[in-house]
Amino acid sequence: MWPHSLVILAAVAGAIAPPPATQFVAIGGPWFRSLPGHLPAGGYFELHNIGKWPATLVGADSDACGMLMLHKSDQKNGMDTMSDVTSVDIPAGQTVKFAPGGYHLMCTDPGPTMKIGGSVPVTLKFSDGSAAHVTFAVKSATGQ
Ligand SMILES: [Cu+2]
Repeated sequence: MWPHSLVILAAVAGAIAPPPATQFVAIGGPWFRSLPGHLPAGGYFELHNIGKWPATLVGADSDACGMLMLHKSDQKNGMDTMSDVTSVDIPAGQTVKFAPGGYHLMCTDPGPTMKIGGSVPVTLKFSDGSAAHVTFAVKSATGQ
C-alpha cells in the first residue's frame, strides 16, 4: 500500500520544486572589459535558460573587485544613464544578454588580477540560493 503513495508523493514534489537555477541556466561568453587606470570594469555574458522554470539573477561577487554590482545602461533623452538593478529575470526558454549598452556587471576598484589576457572568478547568485562559479576572460576596451 504505502509504496504506491510514495510514488505519488515523489511525483507531486517533483512538480512543485524546480531544480536549482544553476542546473538549467547556462552561462555563455563571460568577459570583463578592463579599462586603463583604476576605472571600473564592465562584465558581460549571456544567460540561457534551457529549463521549464523561470530563474532570477540577484547578484554577483568576485575577489577581483572592490564591489561587483548588477547595472543597466540606458539612453534617456539622448543621455547615457546607468542604474542599479536588484534582479534580472530569465524566463523559461529565454536568453538574457549582458552586453555593452545594456545589462552589465560593474566591477569597481578592480584588483591586480583584472589584467588583460588573464581571467578572474565570478560567482553569480540566483534567487533560489544557488550560485554559479564562472571564469571571466579579461579583455581590453575594444574587446580584444
Ligand atoms: Cu555600470
